[in-house]
Amino acid sequence: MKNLTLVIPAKHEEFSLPKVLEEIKNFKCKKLIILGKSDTATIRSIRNYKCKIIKQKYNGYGNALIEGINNVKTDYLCIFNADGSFNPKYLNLMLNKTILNKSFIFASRYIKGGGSEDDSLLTFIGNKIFTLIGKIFFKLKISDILFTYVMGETIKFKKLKLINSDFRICVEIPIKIKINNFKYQSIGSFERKRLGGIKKVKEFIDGFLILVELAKHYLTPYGKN
Ligand SMILES: Nc1nc2c(ncn2[C@@H]2O[C@H](COP(=O)(O)OP(=O)(O)OP(=O)(O)O)[C@@H](O)[C@H]2O)c(=O)[nH]1
Ligand SMILES: [Mg+2]
Repeated sequence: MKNLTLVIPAKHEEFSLPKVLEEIKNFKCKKLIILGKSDTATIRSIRNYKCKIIKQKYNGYGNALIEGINNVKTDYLCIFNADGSFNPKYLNLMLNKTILNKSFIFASRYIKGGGSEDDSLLTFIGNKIFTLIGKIFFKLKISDILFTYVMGETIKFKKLKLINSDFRICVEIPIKIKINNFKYQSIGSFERKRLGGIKKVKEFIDGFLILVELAKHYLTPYGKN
């Protein structure tokens, strides 16, 4: 695991992030936390844990991922939430598969071995619709487009040249993986409830933005974005 970095975006996660870092403290991977400059509560909450902190130049979940990915020095990275919803028990399997198959690994709540105790009816339906759009319009062989528990080779993540600073990045990642002809596969994964704090996704606004992002990629000539 020494060759793996967890890219952990965090926004006002002073309740959850210390517990997350406690859970993964014996994992030998690097932990890179990306948060806002003024998020002193979260910074203070993790002062006893060994991890690297990056203060974002700009705002947003997508921007945190982009700045995080740009700072990864290991060969492999995994996007990992700060709210406790991602179970780290899948990391070993994901890393083995990434290395063996040279492919991105998407954790999925909706295949064998997967599930969620965090989904609401709205997020469940929204995700199903966006995943279906991904399947039909982008030929994505994916079952859970919005989970964004994804591992892969760092060099390939960098080649995606991600640009979205908000939650649109959740669909930008699989679409650009497909455009670049990179290999990808899924494993079942159970999503836990967030440990505490409030969710940052605004279902209707972010859902609309994601729809616009999907339309943009569909209307842009294949391979140019
Ligand atoms: N640095 C940074 N992190 C963010 C931002 N927005 C969300 N995050 C983090 O990104 C991760 C995903 O955000 P969540 O609010 O949990 O989104 P979600 O998992 O889709 O929604 P829930 O199902 O409610 O948990 C969490 O670790 C957040 O703290 C942001 O603007 N900046
Ligand atoms: Mg969450």
